[in-house]
Order: sequence, then structure tokens, then C-alpha cells
Amino acid sequence: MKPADIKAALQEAAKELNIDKIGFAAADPFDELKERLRKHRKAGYESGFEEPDLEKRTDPQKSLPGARSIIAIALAYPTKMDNAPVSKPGAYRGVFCRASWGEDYHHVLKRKLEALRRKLVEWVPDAKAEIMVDTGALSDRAVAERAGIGWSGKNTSIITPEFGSRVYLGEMLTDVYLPPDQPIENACGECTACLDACPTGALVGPGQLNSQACLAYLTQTKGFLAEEYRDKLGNFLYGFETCQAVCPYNRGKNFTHHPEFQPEAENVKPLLKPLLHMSNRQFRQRFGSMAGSWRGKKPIQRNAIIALGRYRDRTAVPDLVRLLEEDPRPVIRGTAAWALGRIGGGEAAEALNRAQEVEPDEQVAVEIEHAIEMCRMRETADHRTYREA
Ligand code: B12
Ligand code: SF4
Repeated sequence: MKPADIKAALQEAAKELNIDKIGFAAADPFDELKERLRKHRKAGYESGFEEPDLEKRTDPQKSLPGARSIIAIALAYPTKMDNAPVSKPGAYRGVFCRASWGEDYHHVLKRKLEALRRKLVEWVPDAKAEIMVDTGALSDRAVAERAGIGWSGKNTSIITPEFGSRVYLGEMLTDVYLPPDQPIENACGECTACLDACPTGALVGPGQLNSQACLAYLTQTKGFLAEEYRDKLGNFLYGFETCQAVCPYNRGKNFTHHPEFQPEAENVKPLLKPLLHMSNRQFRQRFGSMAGSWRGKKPIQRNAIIALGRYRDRTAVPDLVRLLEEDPRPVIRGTAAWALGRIGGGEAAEALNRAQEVEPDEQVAVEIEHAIEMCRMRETADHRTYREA
């Protein structure tokens, strides 16, 4: 088969496989990206989740010697949920970002790419191919950009004219030559909605993200969340969305044609309190098939505690006291102390005072001290309001 015919056949196969976009790029080195990545690293903007070897990140030959083409795909995911459960006092809920709705996208995209690989091998029996979705060495966005899937937005996401930026990306490197597509023009124009809306200023410039300040990243860390970010997290348990939510290219978009990405409402918007005492097994059973489970239960529980503190949910005090007194993980005890300080009241204050006597961990002890101070300030404020009323 001629290269153009193989390409056309792959495009046809992609339609049958319910792949929303397919694009083709040359497997040349990503020299411009390499320079950007160097600067990104030097500035301390990396998240640590990226492939560390910049040669591997930018030279497809390192992943597949002899690579000539890259086949890039994109799948759109939904943004709206039918019958979303409502968060209410005493029964507050957290949320997983939309990129974690339904089945883990890594599996879904890999299955589609495997099916494309099987087709390719039918037509070119000795074809070599290497599939990547998120965890591969290459920058999925740089590949998608070169293959004409979308442009690289000021929020750093790939934006497709048809589906906006709520698309997952994946690619297949191959040693088969396939005629490349052209990149599409950047259509952000004068808009700066994402830069203006980012609550932490993590978007330090158009297309440049300081991951260390990005709430999407911070929801995934396992240590203490710096206090300055706790109020900005809202009720997010995993990932964050503001720079996508405000983008005009996402307005009104909701694609529901991939049954795999349909969310299980109770799992993507779970009640917060029951999350606090889950065993590892319960966590895996309930959340294990979602992309948002990859860092384990600790960050999710820490974020749930923060959300309860922010909601000032008094009904959560007994659960938080139990964590403060019994949980073996300092991050969980310390964050529970913060939440108790936020909620305040006699029961919280007494538990904090008791914990102060016995807490062995230095960082947790500092959190407890701050929390006691918060309780005092709250009490004084409440008294003042009472006297003035
Ligand atoms: C590390 C990582 C993160 C980190 C860092 C993100 C970042 N912007 O760098 C954190 C944890 C914060 C994160 C968050 C999210 N992520 Co993420 N993440 C990745 C991962 C594994 C590597 C990205 C990376 O290397 N970043 C370093 C930067 C420098 O490289 P890059 O983003 O690839 O580079 C592009 C642009 O940033 C731009 N660029 C870079 N430097 C510069 C400099 C200038 C001057 C300019 C103009 C442009 C520019 O050019 C590159 C080509 O487009 C990729 C998967 C992969 N293997 O590529 C997924 C990936 C980027 N993530 C994805 C998703 C869905 C998300 C979230 C939406 C999830 C969520 N809701 O929380 C958020 C979005 C936050 C955001 N604005 O990026 C998708 C993006 C899909 C899309 N449409 O773009 C990817 C591709 C996974 C996938 N296969 O679908 N992610
Ligand atoms: S919000 Fe505006 S500037 Fe940001 S990515 Fe979307 S169109 Fe581009």
C-alpha cells in the first residue's frame, strides 16, 4: 500500500474506533521544545511527573529507533453530569476533575491505539510501533500540536477547534512513513481569560506554567499542602479546572459519545466524611479504575480534610478528632488539626489541647499550635458578635 493510502485507511479505522481526532506528524526531533524544557527546568517549574531525560523527551528515535512518523489521537471527555448529587450542610461533597471521570483514560486511549496498531500491521506486516499515553517519554502536547490536532493555548493545553481543550491525547510512533499533517493556527488571540483567572498565578506567562504553584499539581502531592493554597482548593480532591473552565473554546461543550468516560456520580462527587476512614482496599475498590487514583488515597484524604475545614462542617469534628488522635500519618494528623482550627468550637479546641500534649511530630505540632490560635480567634470573634447583637 502507498503511504497516502495507509494514512487514509488509518483515518477510516479511527472513525470506526470512535476516535475523535487523528493527525500525522514527522518523527523529527522537537528542538524548539528542548530549549523550552531546559528553561522550564531552570526556572523550577517542573512538576516532577515528567520524563526527566530531555533527550528522550524530545527525540523520538530514543523511544523507537528508526521512527519516521507519529500518529496522534485525541478523545473528547464530558463536562456535565446527569443527576449530580448536591453538596449540603452535614453532607458536603468533594469533586474529582473531569479528566478523572469514568474509566482511566490511559486504558481507553491505549486500547484504541492498540487497535490502530493491529490495522497498521495488517497493511505493513513488519511495521514497528510504540504507543504512548501520558506516561511515555514524549510531550503528548507537542506531538498533538505538530500533528495538527489543536493549538497550544495560553493555558498550556492543546485546544481543538471542534472539542475545545477537554480532550485526552495519545500517540503511536512508527517506522512507517506516513504523509504529515500541518499544524493549525493558534486562535487564542488577545484573550487572557485563563491567565487572569488562575487563582495562584501559576500561569506565569502565555503557555508557561509553574507546576509548583498549580492547584492541579498540588492536589496530587503527598506532603503537607502549604497553607496559602488551602483556601484556594475549593472542594477539589484531584486535579483542578479553572484554566479550562474559563476558556471560551470550552464554553457549552459537553461530549458524551464515549461511554467509557461517563462518570459514576457518587464516585466523582463523593461525600467527604466517609473518605476519611477508608482502608486501602476500600479505596482501590471504589476509585482504583479512575485516573485520579494513581497517587493513592493519602492526597485524596488530605484534600477531603481541607474541604471539610473550609466548609466549617461541625458534624465532621468527631471524625477529624479521631484522625488527629489516631492516624499514623503526620500529614493527615496535621491537616486534621488545621481543619479543626478552622471549624472551631469547644470539642475541637479540647481535642487540639489534648493533642498538643502528646504529638511527637514537629510539623504536626506547629499545625496544632496554629489551629489552637485559630480556635481562640474564632471564639473571641464569636463573643464579640454575641455581645454586639
Ligand atoms: C506533568 C503533567 C502535568 C503537570 C504539569 C502540566 C504542565 N502544563 O506542564 C500537572 C500535574 C500540573 C498537570 C496538570 C494537568 N494535566 Co497534565 N500532564 C503532564 C504530562 C505528564 C507532562 C507535561 C509536561 O511535560 N509539561 C512540561 C511542559 C513544559 O511541557 P508541555 O506542556 O508538554 O509543553 C507544551 C506547552 O506547555 C507549550 N510550552 C511549553 N513551554 C512553553 C514556553 C512558551 C514560551 C510557550 C509559548 C509555550 C510553551 O508547548 C508545549 C507543546 O504544546 C502530560 C503527558 C505527557 N507525557 O506529555 C500530561 C497532560 C499534559 N496533562 C493533561 C491534562 C488533561 C491535565 C489537566 C487538565 C488535568 C486536571 N484537570 O487537573 C491539568 C491541566 C493543567 C495545565 N494547565 O497544564 C493532558 C493535556 C490534554 C490537552 N488537551 O492538552 C496531557 C497531555 C495528558 C494526556 N495524555 O492527555 N499535568
Ligand atoms: S482562556 Fe483564552 S488565552 Fe486561555 S487558552 Fe483559552 S482562548 Fe487561550
